[in-house]
Amino acid sequence: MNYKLNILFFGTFTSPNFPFQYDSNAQCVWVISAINPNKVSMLHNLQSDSHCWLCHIGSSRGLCLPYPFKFDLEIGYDTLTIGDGGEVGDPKTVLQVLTGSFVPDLIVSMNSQMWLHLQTDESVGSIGFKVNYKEIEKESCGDPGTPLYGIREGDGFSNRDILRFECQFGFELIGEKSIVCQENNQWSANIPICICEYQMLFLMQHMLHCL
Ligand SMILES: [Ca+2]
Repeated sequence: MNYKLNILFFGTFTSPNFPFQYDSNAQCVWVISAINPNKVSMLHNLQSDSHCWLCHIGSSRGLCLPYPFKFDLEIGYDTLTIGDGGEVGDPKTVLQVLTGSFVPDLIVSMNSQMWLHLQTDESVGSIGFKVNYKEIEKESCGDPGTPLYGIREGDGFSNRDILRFECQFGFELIGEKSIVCQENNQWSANIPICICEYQMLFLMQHMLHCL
């Protein structure tokens, strides 16, 4: 087993060979420990560019494409299991089992330690992932950010705090309008995304011509 231990209050690590294809039959383990035992570990920017949408304004058809994901595992076959504490593989401590390319904005432990286990099968790989981590205050879900072209109401990230979102004019909100920091230190959903509303832009231009 490939075993790595990170003891830092912030840092970055990647799956083997990132951004090239990871190996088949890989078993990799990371344990992250907050230096301050009164703090907890947070993973963030698992897919840092996924909220940046390329908007081709002026094309005949409205087209929005996400930038390439920074997280991709062969869906259903290769997994990254994330657990709370330092007991690697303990099923009672599992926080998330990630596969494919849809992942939470943030994953926060309840304790000062967090473990990660990458497991891949015998065939078909992908780019894997790049993960940032840092330590944050206890009973917090961490700052999930603000959607590009969006507006956020609320600036508390502690348990039971609520964040509300809306999009700038001309953009449509896709996802949840509000999220809550749950007692398990995880946000109830990812922050929404704001995509260009071409019909609205077209209508606006048309109205200007009519004035
Ligand atoms: Ca595979």
